[in-house]
Amino acid sequence: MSFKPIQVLGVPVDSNSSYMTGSALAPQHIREAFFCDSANLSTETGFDLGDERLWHDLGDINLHQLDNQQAFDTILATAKKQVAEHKHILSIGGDHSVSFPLISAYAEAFPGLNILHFDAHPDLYDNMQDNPFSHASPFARLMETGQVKRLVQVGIRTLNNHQKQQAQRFGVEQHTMRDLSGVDGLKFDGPVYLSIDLDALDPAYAPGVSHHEPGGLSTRFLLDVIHTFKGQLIGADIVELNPHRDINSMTAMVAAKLAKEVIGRMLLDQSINP
Ligand SMILES: [Mn+2]
Repeated sequence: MSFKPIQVLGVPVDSNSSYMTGSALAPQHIREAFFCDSANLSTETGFDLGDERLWHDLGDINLHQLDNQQAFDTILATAKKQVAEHKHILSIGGDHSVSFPLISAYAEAFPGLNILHFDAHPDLYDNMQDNPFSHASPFARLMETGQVKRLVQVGIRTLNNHQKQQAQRFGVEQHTMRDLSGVDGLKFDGPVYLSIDLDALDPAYAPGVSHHEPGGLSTRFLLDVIHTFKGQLIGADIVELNPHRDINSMTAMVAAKLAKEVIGRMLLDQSINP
């Protein structure tokens, strides 16, 4: 069969980080790891990503000298165009603030959108540091639109009272690290968007992130969920790699591995449900 190539989009933003910058440099580091000679371009599910018909690198969005609002408008417009033309985007961030405009494009195009979100943090703050578009708030902004059917969060281990209230307010399903039961059987009706904050992983697996939160997921666990959840994956982002904090590019390599398997999963779902 012929595939709609997955569009890989770099989103170099770290101006909405509450603690540390650096993730704007991530897209280039992930690309280098993706093509690193230490690995090959095969997915575990059998796709050879050396085949240029399967995916296409759009490069980084040019956000030079734009303020926050202009940058978000540009990300939203770019994502809308790609969704309309190609449907499937894998965005490589950037801090997690970019998920608001990226997922907004999907929520408008796909009524009944589900979000599967991996993170140490719920990112549901109503307002953090007087920046409503902070990387701590994208899922509050998305749920306020009323356009997202279901938000499922996995790997949470920083839940405070405010975010607990926000989760209840928006009906968010949270699988915390203390209780991951049910994650291995996750099932969605309709389209699924996947948002991966690399700090969902334990810092032992992914030290190159701004917020080290011990007690997280293993890389293998995350890969297994990407391979096995029930539903149709149509778009994804991988965010919060901070190259300043990385050690021997090992977190960039984790991000690249996840990118390969996410592309493979989107291709596989296309073959089942074109
Ligand atoms: Mn996080």
